[in-house]
Amino acid sequence: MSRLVIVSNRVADPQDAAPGGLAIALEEALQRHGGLWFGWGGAVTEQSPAQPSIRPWGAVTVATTTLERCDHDSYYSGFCNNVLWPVFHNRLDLAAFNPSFYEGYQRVNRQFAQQLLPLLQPDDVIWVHDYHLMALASELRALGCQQRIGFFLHIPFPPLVALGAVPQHKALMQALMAFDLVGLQSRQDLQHFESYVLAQADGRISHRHHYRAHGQQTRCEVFPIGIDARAFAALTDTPPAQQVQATLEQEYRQRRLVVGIDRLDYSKGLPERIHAFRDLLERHPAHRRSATLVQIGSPTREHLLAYAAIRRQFESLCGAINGDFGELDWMPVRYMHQVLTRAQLAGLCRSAAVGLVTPLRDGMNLVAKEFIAAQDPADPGVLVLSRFAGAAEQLQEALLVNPYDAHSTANSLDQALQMPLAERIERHQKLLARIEAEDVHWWCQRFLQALDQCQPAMPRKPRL
Ligand code: GDG
Repeated sequence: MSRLVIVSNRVADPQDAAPGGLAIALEEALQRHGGLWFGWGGAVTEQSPAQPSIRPWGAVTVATTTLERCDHDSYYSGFCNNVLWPVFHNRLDLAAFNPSFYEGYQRVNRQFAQQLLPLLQPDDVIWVHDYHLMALASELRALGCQQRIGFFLHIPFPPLVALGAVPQHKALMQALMAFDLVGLQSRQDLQHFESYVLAQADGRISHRHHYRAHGQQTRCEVFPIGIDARAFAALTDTPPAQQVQATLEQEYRQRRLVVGIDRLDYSKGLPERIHAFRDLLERHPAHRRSATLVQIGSPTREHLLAYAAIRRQFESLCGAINGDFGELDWMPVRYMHQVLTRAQLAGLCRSAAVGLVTPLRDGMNLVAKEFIAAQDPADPGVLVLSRFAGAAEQLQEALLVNPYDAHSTANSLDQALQMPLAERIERHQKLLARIEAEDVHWWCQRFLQALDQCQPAMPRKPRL
């Protein structure tokens, strides 16, 4: 079996007590194949990057590099978080198209390629993650790398009109075509990719899943990411999860909890969520003193202006709704700007009558799947899910909403809060069956099998 090499912008810290689902999935795939995980270790230096530091992590080797301050600013804060993230989430208004950002992006993709190449073995399979490293295959190929290289985009692939606004979109897409396999989250992402390649890159579909453009051919397919549903469900039985459930039960007694768990990112639709909750309380007064929105807004990218702005806006809306509707013994919104452990999150999901997941744009949204996994199958809560999350393609039995439409989202919330047990069970059974079947292991295996079927870039020695 080939060795697996994972490359991502950040390498998850093995000491992290609360790693995300992706880190867990990748760790498992790596431990199973034996492998190497390469990425930025988090250090920013004033000098040129040092040689990667290499350390063992079980059966895995972790190799981390540093970023020079100017590259951190132009590549990470600049092109990644001020161009690609907003544009790919349909927020052209928040993008800053500074030419030096792209130069930094190219430099860091080249740095990753130069530092990774000497660590590679001939039969390695390389799996690159996310928008930070769209140019990595092209840089590796330029250095003579012949191994198979796959890429998975965790965020949405934007429509042509948005991607076309990035001044360097042609170079970016040309670089992307150097991967042997490009994986996307949803069918809609694939449609966007296809229309870009056919229209902008003057390309064609050479045969099923294979796209030819810029003189290169790549395979592109949909691989919706999953969670480890059983492991997340098992967390609800742990002491920290049960402690959360006991606290909430005591605190809220007969009240119904609506839960939201998000990084405090402008793509997650948090202000719109408060508008919808306000609309619910205004037009369906039966939920006053009864429904409470418990919202975790975990800190993220706080050094960027757009994130400080969304935090201010969201917190002001929370203050206003609590001021307008709150009573001595009840507040409509309980908001926490904190990171909880995964076990605590599982307990929170289990206690809730409704999971409210309303991003304006999202590649997949793992919280939607975690909410389903954590429910009691005999008395499950209801998922209210944005149509604009990739997860909506798989989770059709959720109540699907347009998060921009506060009125109809509030109506769906009302429906969720009143849904009869039999209907809740029926919907939950179907949703749970899907997230268990299409879990994170299924995702990993499907991607790696497809990558294995790709023709190597150039002639190379046969694999054992
Ligand atoms: C990107 C794409 C895609 C949240 N708060 C806490 C916490 N979380 C965990 C959640 C979940 C994860 O973080 C967030 O995953 P999402 O999918 O919601 O979103 P992104 O971070 O934007 O991830 C997204 C994903 O990649 C995977 O491909 O689904 O569309 O944007 O697991 O539970 N975890 C802990 N404490 C918190 O306070 N421990």
